[in-house]
Amino acid sequence: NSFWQDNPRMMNHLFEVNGVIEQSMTVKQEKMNEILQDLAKSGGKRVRPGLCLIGAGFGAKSFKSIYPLAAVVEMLHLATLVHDDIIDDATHRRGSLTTQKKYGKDYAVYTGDYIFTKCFELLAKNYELHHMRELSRAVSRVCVGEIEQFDGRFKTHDSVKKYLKIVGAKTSALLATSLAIGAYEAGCDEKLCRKLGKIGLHLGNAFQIIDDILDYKGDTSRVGKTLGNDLKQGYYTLPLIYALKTDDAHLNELLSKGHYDDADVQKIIERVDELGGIDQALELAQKYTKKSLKEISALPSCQARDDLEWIVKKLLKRDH
Ligand code: 2DE
Ligand code: MG
Ligand code: MG
Ligand code: MG
Ligand code: MG
Repeated sequence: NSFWQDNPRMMNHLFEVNGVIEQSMTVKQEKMNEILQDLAKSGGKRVRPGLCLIGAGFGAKSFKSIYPLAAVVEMLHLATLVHDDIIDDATHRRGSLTTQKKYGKDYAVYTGDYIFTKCFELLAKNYELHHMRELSRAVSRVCVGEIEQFDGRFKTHDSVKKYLKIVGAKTSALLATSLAIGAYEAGCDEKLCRKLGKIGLHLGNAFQIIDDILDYKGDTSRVGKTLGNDLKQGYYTLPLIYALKTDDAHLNELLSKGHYDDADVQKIIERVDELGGIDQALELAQKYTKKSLKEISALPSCQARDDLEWIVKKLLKRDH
């Protein structure tokens, strides 16, 4: 996992978490087992379980008791991705074919549902109700954010404010909750958990803005997804929202078609870049990164604080 390679301590913990994920995604039914193992081993940065572990580092409990919780936050994310790829008709994820592409949408729906349900089994088995409640809330927010985003497809008048509201729901909520419940499980007081939750929202915003920039400017082989897919689906993310503010005739004309082939997407991306949309989006990501770094520096000095600072910086610089 190249994302964590300069943090070997965390990488070792995540190795254990991967073991829990693989074990939890083992079933007797052969076909489902094949699909689940495919997914469990498909890579991914493991940002959410990493945040959960980092959160736990602020407390006193051993990391071992956090592994199932860290596995759950990744599996919840995985379930939403399987369904997201059906909706977005995505062919690639994490450098491999998506479940819906490789096995078909029907199998993908069942698999997503299975993983989702398995998460609640793991939570019920290992933890008190607090995490179940917090994670249910977070995933509800993810669903609401997704609907809001879906509802806004192809709309050229969306504001940065509306974009950030969607991002807060569809991405930052689960990232923030992962960090906060890790801390809670490790025995941190509620005030610290709430602070970490707030930091998680800011780092989550930076994270999603970078995700959206990568859809414009990434290197396919690094990102592991088909680029330009957001545009094709009519999701007008931050770079385009900024570019649209310039009311550029050429851009407006390119967008007036309403549906875009690969060549159209390429032209739109180029124009958005020329109009400074990508740079401006990057600036906002940097702003959120700075905000969270400032909040982190006010936390008690400890290893976990260093890890949190490390990941916030890493998330801004990532290319995948
Ligand atoms: C990625 O968004 C995923 C978002 C969550 C999708 C949630 C769904 C409903 P992107 P990328 C489908 C919840 C599902 C449950 C409860 C199982 O912006 O670029 O499309 O990674 O991200 O495709
Ligand atoms: Mg998607
Ligand atoms: Mg989507
Ligand atoms: Mg995306
Ligand atoms: Mg993503």
